[in-house]
Amino acid sequence: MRKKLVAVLMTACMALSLAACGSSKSTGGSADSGDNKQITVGFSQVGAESDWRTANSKSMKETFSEANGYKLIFDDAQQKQENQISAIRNFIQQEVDYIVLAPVTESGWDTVLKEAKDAKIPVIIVDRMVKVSDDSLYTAWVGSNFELEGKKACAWLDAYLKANKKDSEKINIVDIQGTIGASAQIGRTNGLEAAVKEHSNWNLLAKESGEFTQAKGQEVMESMIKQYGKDIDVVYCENDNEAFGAIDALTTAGYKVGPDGDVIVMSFDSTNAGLTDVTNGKIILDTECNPLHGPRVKEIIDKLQANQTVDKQQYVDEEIFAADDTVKSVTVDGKEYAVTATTKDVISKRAY
Ligand code: GYE
Repeated sequence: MRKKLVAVLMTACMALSLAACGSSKSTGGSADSGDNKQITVGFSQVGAESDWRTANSKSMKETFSEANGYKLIFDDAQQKQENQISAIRNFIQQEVDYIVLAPVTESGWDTVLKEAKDAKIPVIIVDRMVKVSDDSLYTAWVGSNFELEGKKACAWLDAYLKANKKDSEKINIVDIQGTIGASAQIGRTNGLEAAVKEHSNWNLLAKESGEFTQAKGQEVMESMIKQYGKDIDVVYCENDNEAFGAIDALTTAGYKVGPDGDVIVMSFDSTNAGLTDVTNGKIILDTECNPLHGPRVKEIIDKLQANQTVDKQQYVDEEIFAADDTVKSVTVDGKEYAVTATTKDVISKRAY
């Protein structure tokens, strides 16, 4: 009886290994040692709302290419969480090897991530974070420290105002926020609000979401101009595309934007287009947020494939780009960060 069982098992194993040789499609989420096996990755992307996002999608598509041994199922959720949830359910149904999620907002993921866990598919979160009741619902996260970005930007503003002897003047700030509930919005808004509390002369006149888009950034700026007009000294935009829209609105309304003008505009991302506006002072400071996550996610997958442990959370190092060299460095939480005075040469060496 036992002999018979062993023989049956051996035949089954041979059949399985033959099937594995004949097919390039992976059969599960485990770190299988199969050599040339194609790995299927389902990626739920937020949308295409900004230049940052375009660079991020490109990085993922280039990394998870057929030539590199992957089958990428890319889903654009058009900034809607319900679309992301159905994309994840589709990935589960298709038995992908890995699910990669760039979540639009932090909350609301428990149920669907539990479904992925029950299906034994590892989930890697990229860019913004998720807030879940149980950390085992995802395997790893890689992205930016958004609150640190906000703090760096405000430390720069503090030093810049001091250098220009404006540190005792009243400074009126408006915040064009990102998508409400997204980590990038939460961190950058928190960074600003903490700095406003620390400066008795800083006044946060208004905050409103520009949804990380140029069109909405422009619309919000137009309404803020109507309400506060010449009182506005600083426009704190939570990404480059909002800054482009805000600059358009300000210029159209007759404001001079820049170091010698009526108003200064700060931004985040440091895309090529954003940094081009830094070289001409339209954006006075652009705090980097790096979108090139493809290789970082790949490194996590490579380790999981090799049964190695991965860091649960991994922050990316980022730079600070200013229109001039008034401020050479800023210190945040005891750590010093260099500030780069932006030139065309600086931009030409960058990839996005
Ligand atoms: O700053 C913005 C994009 O989550 C870091 O989303 C990302 C942000 C980025 O739309 O441009």
